[in-house]
Amino acid sequence: MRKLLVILAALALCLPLALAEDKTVTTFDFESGVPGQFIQSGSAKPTVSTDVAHSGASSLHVTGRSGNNWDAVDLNAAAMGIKTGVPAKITAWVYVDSDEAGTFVIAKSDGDYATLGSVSCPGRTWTQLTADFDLNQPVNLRFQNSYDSTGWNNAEYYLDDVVVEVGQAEESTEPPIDYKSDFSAGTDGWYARSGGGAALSVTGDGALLITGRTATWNSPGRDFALVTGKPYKISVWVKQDQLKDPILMVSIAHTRDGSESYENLGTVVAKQGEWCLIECSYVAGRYDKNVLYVEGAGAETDFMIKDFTIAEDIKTYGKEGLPSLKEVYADKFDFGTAVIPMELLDEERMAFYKTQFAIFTPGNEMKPDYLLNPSQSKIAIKKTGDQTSVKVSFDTCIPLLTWARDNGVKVHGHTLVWHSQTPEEFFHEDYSVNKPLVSREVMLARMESYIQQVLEWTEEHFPGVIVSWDVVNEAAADSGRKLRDSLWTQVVGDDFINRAFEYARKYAAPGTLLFYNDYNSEIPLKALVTRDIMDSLLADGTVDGFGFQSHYTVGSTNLFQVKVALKEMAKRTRQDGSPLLLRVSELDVGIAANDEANWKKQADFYRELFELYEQYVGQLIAVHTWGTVDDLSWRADKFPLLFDADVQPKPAFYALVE
Ligand code: 9MR
Repeated sequence: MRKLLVILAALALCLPLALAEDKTVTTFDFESGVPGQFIQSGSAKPTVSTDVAHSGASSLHVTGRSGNNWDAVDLNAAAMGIKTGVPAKITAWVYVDSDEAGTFVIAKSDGDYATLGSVSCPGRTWTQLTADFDLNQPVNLRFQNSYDSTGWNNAEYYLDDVVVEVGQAEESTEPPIDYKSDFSAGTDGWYARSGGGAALSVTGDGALLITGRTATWNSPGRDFALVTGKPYKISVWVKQDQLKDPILMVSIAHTRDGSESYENLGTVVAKQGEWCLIECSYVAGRYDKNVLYVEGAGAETDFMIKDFTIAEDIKTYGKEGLPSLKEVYADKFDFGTAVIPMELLDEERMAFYKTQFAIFTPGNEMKPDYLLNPSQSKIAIKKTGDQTSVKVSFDTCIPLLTWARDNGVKVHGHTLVWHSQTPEEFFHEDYSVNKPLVSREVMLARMESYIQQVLEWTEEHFPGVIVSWDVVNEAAADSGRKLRDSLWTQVVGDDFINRAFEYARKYAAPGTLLFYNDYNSEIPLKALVTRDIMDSLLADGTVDGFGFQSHYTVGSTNLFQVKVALKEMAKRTRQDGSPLLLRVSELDVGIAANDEANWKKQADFYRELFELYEQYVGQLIAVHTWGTVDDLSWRADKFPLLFDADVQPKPAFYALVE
C-alpha cells in the first residue's frame, strides 16, 4: 500500500469539484501480500494471490462465495477516512473468473445498499470500475457483482490497483437546527407540494391542514438547511378522519445538481380520527436543498400535522468529566474490554472507549473461523500434495490492530486453539469434510503451522500490539474430571493443549504472555479440571496465566465459589518461581430486567467482585468486560455490562469508580 498526500492544483480540471483540494490518495496494489483495509463479507474469503494481476504480480482474490452477491469484500470506509459527507472517489480494476459477462458494482454495505459505481464487464478480462460519491450513512463499501448478475454469485473474482481518493468535508457555518413548528401566526414556512390543487390552512388548535390533494405525494413541506453528515431526529403528530387506517409518512426530497430524489424516513398507521406520532431519524447527505414533508394515505385524503420537530441528534459518549476505569485501576491492573467491528466503525465511540479501557480483545475476529482459510488451504494441498498445508487470512483483524497501533493501546489475542468456531475442514484430509480425519501427526503439523503464522504475522505487521494470547480456550468438560470431547481430543489426544502451548511459546515474541482461558471455572468439579490443566502446563513451563471468563448472573452465580476458585488458582507458581498470572477475561453480570432495582443488585455484585479482585493486585494483571454497552453484548437480553445502549454509565460503572 502506498500512501501519498497530493495537493492537486494543476489536475483540478480533471477531477470533480469536491475533490479538487487537499486529498489523501491510497493505492492498494497488493504487492506487499496483505489485503489492507479489505474485509470479508458473507462467506467470502479475500486473500492476496499471484494467479492473475492487473499490474505487478499480485491481486486480491475473493473466494469462498456461496451463491450470494454479498459474499464479497468490503473496504473499511471509516478506516480510510470516508465518513458521511466526505467526497471520495474510487477506481479499481476487476477480473471476474467466469465465462459469462455481467455487471460489477461498488455499493453501500448497509443502509439503502445504494450502488455508487458500476461497470459491465466480460468474463476473465480486467475492467476498470469507478465510483464518485459521498456517504450519507456510516457504512462500508462493498465490491460485488450486481443483484441481477446472478450468474456471478458463485464466481471468484480479483481486484487490483484500487485507488482511493478522499477529500475534505465542507465545514458548515449554519447554526445547529432545533426547530418546532408554530402555526399560531401562519404556516411557519410550510407550503403545499402539489401540481397546484392542494392548499394549506391553519386550524384553530395549532395544526396545519392540507386539502385539495390529488396524489399521495401532495403534502405539507418545508425547506431545512441540513448539514451534510449530521444526524437529525424528527417527530410529528398527524391526524386524518376519512380512511380507516392508512399510512402517513415523513419523507425528504433532496436536490443535488438540479436533480431531485426522495427517501421515506418514518411511517405510522394513522388511525381514523386519532392524533398519531411519527418519529424518525436521518443523516443528511450532500445536497443543495432539503425539503421535509408528510405524505401518504389516499390520494385525496385531507390530513393535519402539528408539533413538527427536528433537531440535531447530538450523540454524547459517556458524560463530561466521567471518571475513567483505566485510570482508577491503573496501579492495580489493566481494565479492558472486547470490541466488535461495528463499534470500530464509529470513531467517536472508539475515542470514548480509549478513555475508559487500557486493553482491547477482538470479540470474534481472531478466532480460527476468521483467520483460517480452508478453501486456500485446500488449493494448496491440491498443488503440493502436502497435507500439512495451512493458509490463513488476516483481513478481519486488521481494523482493530490498526486502530490499537495508531492509538497506542494494547490487544489481548483471542483465541488460537478452540473446539468451537473452528472450521471442521481443518481436521479432515484435503480439508474436505467427506474425507477421513487426518492423523495425529498431520494435525499437529497443521496446528503448529497455524499458530506460527498467526503469531509471526501479527508481530511482523503490528509489532508489540498483541501483548498476550488465549492459547487454548474452553478445553475442560462441563461435567466430570476430564477434558471436553472435541475434534482436538479425537484427532490429537488430550495433550493437544500441551502441544498448543509448546508451539505458541516457540513462535511468540519474547515477553508475550500465554493464557489458558475457560468459563464456569468456579463450579467445583470444573475448577478441579482447570487446575489439572494448569498443573500440566506449569510442569511443561509453557504457560503464564489462567483466564477466568466470568460470565456471571445476579441470583445464580455463587460468589463464594468464585472466591475459592481464585484462591486455589492463585496458589500456583510458574517454573521460575514467580506466581501464576491471573486474568478476568470476559466479565459480564446478567440481570433479570433492565430496571433500577436490578441495576442496583448488579452494581452490588460488581462491587463485591472487585473487592475480591483487589486482593490479588500484582498477580491479577487484567480485568476485561466482554463488551462495553448492553445492546451489543452477546447477552443483550441480560443487560450485563457497565454502559447502557446509549453509551451512558450504569450504576455498576459508578460502583467501580467510586
Ligand atoms: O462474543 C462472542 C459472540 O459474538 C459469538 O457469537 C460467540 C460465538 O461462539 O462467541 C462470543 O464470545 C465467546 C468467547 O469467544 C469465548 N467465551 C464465551 C464468549 C461468549 O459466547
